[in-house]
Amino acid sequence: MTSYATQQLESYRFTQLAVDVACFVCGSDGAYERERCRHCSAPLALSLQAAEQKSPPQLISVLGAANAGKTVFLGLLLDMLSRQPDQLQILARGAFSVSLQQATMQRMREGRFPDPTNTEPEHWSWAHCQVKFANRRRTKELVIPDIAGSTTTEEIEYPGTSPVLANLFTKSTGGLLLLDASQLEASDSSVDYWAMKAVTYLAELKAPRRRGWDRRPLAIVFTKADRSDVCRDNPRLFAEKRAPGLVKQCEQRLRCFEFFAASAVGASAVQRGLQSSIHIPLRVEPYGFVEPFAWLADF
Ligand SMILES: Nc1nc2c(ncn2[C@@H]2O[C@H](COP(=O)(O)OP(=O)(O)OP(=O)(O)O)[C@@H](O)[C@H]2O)c(=O)[nH]1
Ligand SMILES: [Mg+2]
Ligand SMILES: [Zn+2]
Repeated sequence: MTSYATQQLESYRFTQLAVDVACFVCGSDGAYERERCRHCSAPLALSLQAAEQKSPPQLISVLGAANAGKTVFLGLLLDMLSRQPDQLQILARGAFSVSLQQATMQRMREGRFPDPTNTEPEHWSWAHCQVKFANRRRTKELVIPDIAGSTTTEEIEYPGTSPVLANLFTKSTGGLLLLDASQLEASDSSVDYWAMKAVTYLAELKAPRRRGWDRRPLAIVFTKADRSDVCRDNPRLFAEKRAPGLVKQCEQRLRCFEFFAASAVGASAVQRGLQSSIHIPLRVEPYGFVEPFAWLADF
C-alpha cells in the first residue's frame, strides 16, 4: 500500500540567503557570505543601501603605506564631522558606518593609537555617509573604506595581486593619499618613492576615455604634521622640498591634486619597552582634517 503525506517545502528559507542585489564595489551578483561579499568582502548592508539610492554613492580610495596614519585620520575625521554643526556635515548610513569612528575614538580616549588594520579585506571597515555643505541643498553620498597599508603597497608594487583593491581603485571617483610627514622630515626618501609609485599606478589604471585618474581629484595629505612645523605652515612647499619626485609625477600625470597637512595630536610620546616601543597620543587635537575632505567632496 502506498501512503501519501503532505510535506511542506520550506524553500523560502533559501531565498532569505540569496540576496538579489549586486555588490556595490565589485558588481558580483548575490555572492554574499556572512554579510560580506565573497569576492571583495564589502558589507552586504552597503550594497543594499546603495541600491536604494537614486544615484549610486561615490567611492573614495584612501591610499597610504602601513603606519601612514589612515585609520587615525578617517576615524577622527568621521567622528568630528558627524558631531559638529560645521560648514560640512556628514550623516553615517548604517551601523557598520559608525564602527570605524567608534573604535578609533575609544582607543584614543584610552590614550592609545589604533592597532594596525588587518591585511584581510574581510576585516576592513567601510563608512557610507551623506555629506552636506552648509547653505547648499545638494548632498553627496560617499563610501570610504579603511584599507590596510601593506595590502596597498603589494598591489602598487605588483599590480593585480589584490583584485579587491584593483577593483576599488578603478571604481573610485577620487582619492586621499596619506603620507607620513615625520618620515619625510627625517629625510626618509622611501615615502617619496612610495608616493611616486602610487600616482603612476593610479594613472595607469584602465578607465573609460576622459574618466581616468588624470581627471579625478587626489588630496595628498601629510599626516603627523605635529612633527614638522614647515609641513604645517606650507604643505605645498614641504612637498617640493621633501617629496620632489611626487610633485613632478603629479604635475605630469594629474590635473586635480592639492597638498594638505594634518595631525591628530598636539604631541605624542614614545613608551619604550624591552622588545618594542609604542607611541602614545598626549593631547588629541585634530588639525587640518576637514580641509582635504571638503576639497575632495566638493568635486
Ligand atoms: N605624532 C603623530 N603620530 C600619529 C598621528 N597619526 C598617527 N600617528 C602614528 O602613526 C601610527 C599609525 O597610525 P594608523 O592610523 O594606525 O596608520 P595606518 O595608515 O592605518 O596603518 P595600517 O593600518 O597598518 O595601514 C599610530 O599608531 C601613531 O603612532 C598623528 O597625527 N601624529
Ligand atoms: Mg589602519
Ligand atoms: Zn564585491
